Amino acid sequence: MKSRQRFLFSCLLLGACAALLSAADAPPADPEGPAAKEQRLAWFRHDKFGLFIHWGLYAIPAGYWKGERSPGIGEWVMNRMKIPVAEYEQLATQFNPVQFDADAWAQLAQDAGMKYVVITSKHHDGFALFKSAASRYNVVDATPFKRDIIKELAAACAKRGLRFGVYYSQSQDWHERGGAGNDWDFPSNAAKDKDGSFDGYLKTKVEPQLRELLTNYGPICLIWFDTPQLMRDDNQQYRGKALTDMVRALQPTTLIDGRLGTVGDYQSTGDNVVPPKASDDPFEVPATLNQTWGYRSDDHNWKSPGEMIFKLVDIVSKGGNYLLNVGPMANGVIPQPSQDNLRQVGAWLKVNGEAIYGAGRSPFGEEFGDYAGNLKDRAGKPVFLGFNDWRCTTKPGKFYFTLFKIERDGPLAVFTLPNFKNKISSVYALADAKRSPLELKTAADGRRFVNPDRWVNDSIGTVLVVEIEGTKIER
Ligand code: JFZ
Repeated sequence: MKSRQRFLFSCLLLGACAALLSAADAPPADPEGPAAKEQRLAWFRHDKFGLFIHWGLYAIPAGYWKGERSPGIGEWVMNRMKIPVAEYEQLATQFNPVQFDADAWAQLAQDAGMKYVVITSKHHDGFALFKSAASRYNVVDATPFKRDIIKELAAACAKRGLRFGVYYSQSQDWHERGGAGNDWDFPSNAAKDKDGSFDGYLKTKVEPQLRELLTNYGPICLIWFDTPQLMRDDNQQYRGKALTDMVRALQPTTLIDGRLGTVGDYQSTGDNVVPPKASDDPFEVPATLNQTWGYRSDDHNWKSPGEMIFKLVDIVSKGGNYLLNVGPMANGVIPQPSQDNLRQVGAWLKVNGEAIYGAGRSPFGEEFGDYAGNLKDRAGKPVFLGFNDWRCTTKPGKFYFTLFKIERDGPLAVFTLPNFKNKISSVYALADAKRSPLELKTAADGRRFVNPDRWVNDSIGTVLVVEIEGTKIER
């Protein structure tokens, strides 16, 4: 072949390869289609465990107002106590968290084995933890602290390879006349729905602030929208399209949670609500470490490391993510008990993380529990009785059985494997670096038993690995 022809042929070949490559990594055409969603969700389905942070002016009153206890969750103090905007916004002049250290917060997330961080950039009280041209009611313009907390935390997370996301209350905003939720200073939601003030609030505050968050702070892994009040107008027209379009346009890989209104990349369950059964659809359980999201000075009801590990394994074994919350104090410090307990979860994950990160859901289901035959709830529905003896997560050719309650046959610990037909090639404790084989017994009826021997750790979960022949589970 002559050199000119060779040159032309190689140009054609290069052009074809470039076209193939660009087609391979470009997002699929329809951003709301299943292919685009699955592409965006790849990291989310792998990482499983994130840190939620609720922090803002509400950490100052910390659950009390003028000496009176505000009932419920700490970040709702302005609403529960019907504090007028003119009074509540004065808290901004006192907000000076001199002990805030973004690196310490990001390091805690990493020590806990968490892979992404989501912080309240603006909660229902309307106060922004970032510099905003759309509203001076923000940490840089309205407080003596003057530092952009979102910027500092985003940088600290990036330094550690942690993904960074923001919670943004797109409907409720008790500081604004047009925001939903404040009917003690302003008209009702119904009035705002009709008089154009809610649409005006979306246009003048929400859209510009969302644009600032998606433009000024680097890659945002997800936007955690919340309480989608008024997100449909009285003709049932969806008001969130401009927000969805903005996210898809500015950062196409950013996930939208399940509380924007209609569009979402995954489902957000109710707070602290773990579904009873497994699902192939992506979901995330937002959960508190005690009983409040925002700091309360009187809430010391911390979940133990064992409780958090069970919830993590339980949620992952059902196919979901666990977004576990801390509520820092007004001085910028995360309460020590929540730090200590989270670090113990991290120590467990250092040894057993293979059973969590990138793991698939349980193929069984009997381990979750069942509906009672003769017990009904107030709605007359059968009551679900949850079991918590063991959970199962999976990877190709492997089961990870995490044992929380060990059966005993006399002094011997024994685990009865659930039914599956695959031949077993090895059984060992994940904590055993040598992967020394554990004894496996098969009864006449085919049931198989493992003696976890000295690897049992009753209080925070023992992971047994059962390696099987083939990658298809035969039941
Ligand atoms: C919302 C907020 O009001 C709260 O302050 C906190 O930020 C939490 C994470 O989200 O509270 C909710 C929202 C939705 C449900 C429950 C509590 N729900 O759907 O059950």
